[in-house]
Amino acid sequence: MEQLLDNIVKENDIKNFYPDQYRQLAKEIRRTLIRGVSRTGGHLASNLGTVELTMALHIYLSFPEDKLIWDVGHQSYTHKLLTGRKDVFCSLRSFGGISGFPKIAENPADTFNTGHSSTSLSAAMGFAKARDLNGEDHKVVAVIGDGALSGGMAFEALNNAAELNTSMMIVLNDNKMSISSNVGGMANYLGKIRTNKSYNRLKEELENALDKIPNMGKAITEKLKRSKDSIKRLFVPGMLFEDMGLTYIGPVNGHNINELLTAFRSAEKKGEPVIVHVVTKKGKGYPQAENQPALFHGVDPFDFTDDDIVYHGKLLNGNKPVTYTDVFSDWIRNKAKYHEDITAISAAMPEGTGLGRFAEEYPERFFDVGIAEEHAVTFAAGLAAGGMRPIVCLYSTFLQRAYDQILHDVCIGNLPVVFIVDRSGLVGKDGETHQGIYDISFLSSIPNLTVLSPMDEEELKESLDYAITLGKPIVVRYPKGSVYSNPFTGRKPIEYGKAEILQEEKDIAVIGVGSMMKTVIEAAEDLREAGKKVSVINARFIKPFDKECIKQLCKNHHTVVTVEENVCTGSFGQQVQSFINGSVKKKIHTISFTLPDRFIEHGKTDELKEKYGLDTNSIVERILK
Ligand SMILES: Cc1ncc(C[n+]2csc(CCOP(=O)(O)OP(=O)(O)O)c2C)c(N)n1
Repeated sequence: MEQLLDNIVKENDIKNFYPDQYRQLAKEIRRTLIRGVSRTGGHLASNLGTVELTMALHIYLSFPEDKLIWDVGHQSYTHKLLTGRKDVFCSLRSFGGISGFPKIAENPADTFNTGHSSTSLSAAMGFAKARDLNGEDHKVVAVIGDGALSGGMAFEALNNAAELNTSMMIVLNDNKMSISSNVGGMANYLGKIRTNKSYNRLKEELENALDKIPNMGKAITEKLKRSKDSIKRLFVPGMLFEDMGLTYIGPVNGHNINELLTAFRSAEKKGEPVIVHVVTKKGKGYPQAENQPALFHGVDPFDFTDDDIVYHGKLLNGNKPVTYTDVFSDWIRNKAKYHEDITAISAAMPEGTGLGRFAEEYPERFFDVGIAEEHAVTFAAGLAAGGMRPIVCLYSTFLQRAYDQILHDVCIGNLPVVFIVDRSGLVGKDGETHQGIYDISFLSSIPNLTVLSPMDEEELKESLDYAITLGKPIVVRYPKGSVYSNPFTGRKPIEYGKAEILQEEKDIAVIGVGSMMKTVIEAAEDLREAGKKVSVINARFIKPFDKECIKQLCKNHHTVVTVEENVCTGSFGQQVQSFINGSVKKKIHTISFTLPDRFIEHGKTDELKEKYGLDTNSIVERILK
């Protein structure tokens, strides 16, 4: 029971509370967040840090008329609790439950779907302009973190904000952290403003004093205006935003609701784009998360006891199985000892992509460029052209951002950049914005690019060795989660563009891609038990795929099956089908197991595979049919 929070059953109910109840409500929200996330897993530290900020926004705004756009959206849990979703909060990120990100379909107060970073300013500007053109007058607010502000799209939007000449508020939630510590010039700049506590008062006093200088003719006024600006520049560190045409207010204590409301109201009076710089503590109110905000950014379910004052949580990390990311992490540290030209690039996710220890051991060869996937790729192109062997490590879903950079900056020049594409395939609980199920389609279309999809731990190591010596652009893609160890002995070494036949029979040939090989091997066993003759092939290369092998298979197999965790359009299976249709005269039955042409929701990967027919039973049944 949460006495106050239980009274919030729909949006705007928070407006019925008295200010002296806010503290207790914030406490109840934090308790609900910790209890909930300890059971479902999710983004904890970011949400704990934005409790008062979200409350203040909900007191200030009216839903659904006003438009609130969360950047990334991983910090929107309190927003969900304040808009009537408390009773379903226990289903967060679960199959059939509520999403871990804002979803328009879930609630009218979720104004815009998000999940990827740095989109909020552009979207809010669109909302604001649409409002103006429609003659409406609601408020538009974007909430962006200091990490998300490092993304290129945010800079592009800032550059355009003043031009649009419209009223909107940008709340910059500055907690000094991206997932890890925030990096870059903007982060340093915000640090300078933060440490200058009296900035806002100083700015106002200075402006008032300068305004009192009497007007003495046009030329003198102009001169004075210029000197006012230079004097302001001398004393006031927050001029960057103002020079770009935005009014800057801050820094504001993001855990003080009254201070926040005062700032929002004075921003509104300006009638133009205003940036309200709010300082918060990531993990606020939960000592463990405050002390280790990166660890508690996104967590699996964990243990905790609630004694109403302090939370004694313990992450349930016990004996974690080895993941593909771990294998890569060890590999790069070993290789870097002997290859001085190896450099590694992360876009704000050094830990997630397994580069944490490399960064410690080789700080001069490690680059965290911020949430800037496009820049990461072209920076790598430059490093490669300059004689280094760059390894760019990104999650499949975020690599989508850098399509043109891969094509235009790396592949046209055939530069030796290695792309490590982690979380390729279904990722589960983060849902549709994060599923890595498009990379085969979008990478297969790029000339000069080689795409390798290893099936297990050993093959991953071999693929990485292969990639670093290829001397051309190459992708090594692997899934989230624990490694697989294949049951076959006498595996063949990697040869350019060659698949690997693991078991050769006749009639039905099943070709698996990377993460699906375990399922393929199990399905083949079941098919044999059902009396079928089955060959098992590990595709290994998606691009170029092994056309010769497929031609040979077609000679003594009547059915060719492909299995992968990718959408159907542009899939490996579609490419194989089209090759067979165009080059094999004999009538071959082809079956392609892929994900359908729709966005795949959140849920455990096993649940999703079952729903979309990618589990062993569904595969066997469909082949038998
Ligand atoms: C394009 C893109 N790249 C990477 C990520 C992964 N990611 C999610 S949250 C986050 C850090 C965001 O930091 P900030 O905006 O400061 O929010 P905070 O969690 O600190 O509140 C990152 C890198 C993403 N969501 N989108």
